[in-house]
Amino acid sequence: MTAFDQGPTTPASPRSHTHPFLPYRPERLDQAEAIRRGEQFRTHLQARRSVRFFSPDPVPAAMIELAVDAANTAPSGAHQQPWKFVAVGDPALRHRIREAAEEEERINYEGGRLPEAWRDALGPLETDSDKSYLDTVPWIVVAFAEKSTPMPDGRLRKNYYVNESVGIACGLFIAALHTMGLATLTHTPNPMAFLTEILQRPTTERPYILFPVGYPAADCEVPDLARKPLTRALEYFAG
Ligand code: IYR
Repeated sequence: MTAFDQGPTTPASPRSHTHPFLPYRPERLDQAEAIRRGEQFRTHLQARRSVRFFSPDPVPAAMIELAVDAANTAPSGAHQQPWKFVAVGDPALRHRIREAAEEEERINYEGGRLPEAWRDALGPLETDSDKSYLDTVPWIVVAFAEKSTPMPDGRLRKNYYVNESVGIACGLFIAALHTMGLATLTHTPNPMAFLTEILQRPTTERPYILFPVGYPAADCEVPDLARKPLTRALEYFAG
């Protein structure tokens, strides 16, 4: 039984439509079971950390495909799905990406392009211009945002809420990787126009986030950071 199966007792919809619609009847869980699942999912996500120390162990392409399939379920402005995930396993191409990213980051960190307040904010993460993990990981996946999408008739379709849509898709991608025991980092080399050139993307796409993907290194460490408490993440106007 899926959410789209019509049960025998389901009433016919009284609505009329100009486009095709389907019945949607997801299972209604009893509340104890719903809370149990919510807690389990929350605890699972709490165990995720961004990783900068990766293992070179291989990751099958099938796992990248599963994560992108999950990302591809994201809601999007006008259902335009304005994302493209480009997966790079080729070591030579990964090395080119590393070189280009480090060139920009050297200007940021050593050349003084990063404003002081920004540097201070990054202090606890101990980031620097060394992006050697881009050579270590089996995959680099770059999410591109499609500002517009070329249509089969040659015209360009403008897309709406592109940042929101691609951001949500990337969140689902991260969660799917984590579910499979893989680690990643939301790396945003700055500026990252070099990815357009190296990965030969059309000008209608903008590099959005670069994800190194792999298993954490056996000696991986992460900064000792705390998540803000629920009381600061949630405010109620309870009824
Ligand atoms: N792009 C730089 C700097 C950087 C910026 C933020 I905001 C971070 O959360 C981490 C790093 C870099 O990749 O090092």
